[in-house]
Amino acid sequence: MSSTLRRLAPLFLLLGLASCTQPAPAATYTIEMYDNYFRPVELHFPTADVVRLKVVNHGKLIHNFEVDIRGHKGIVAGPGGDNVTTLLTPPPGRYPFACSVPGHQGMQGVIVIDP
Ligand SMILES: [Cu+2]
Repeated sequence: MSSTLRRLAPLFLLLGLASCTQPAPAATYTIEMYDNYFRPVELHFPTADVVRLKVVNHGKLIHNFEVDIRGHKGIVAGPGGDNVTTLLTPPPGRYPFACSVPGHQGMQGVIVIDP
């Protein structure tokens, strides 16, 4: 090992330790919105994890995404727009989601947390 490398070794060690303490970025899942359905209609999330959920509206109507997980408030995406939310995944089970815009009753899906 050269003397320069030997002097810099502690720095590399510190940088390595610092990078190990950073939390892993949350995985992002995308749900596409159309007039009037979601795609996919079923998503599987890992247990005990934080996930980023992105909705992308490909329709000509406004849509929202509502799911009863840990008091989530829901998110809205206008025509051609998108939105992102973060969810702490709940215990294993099936969690229906839907668009609550009047007339959009057919927009439904389910988030599945596998045991
Ligand atoms: Cu809708």
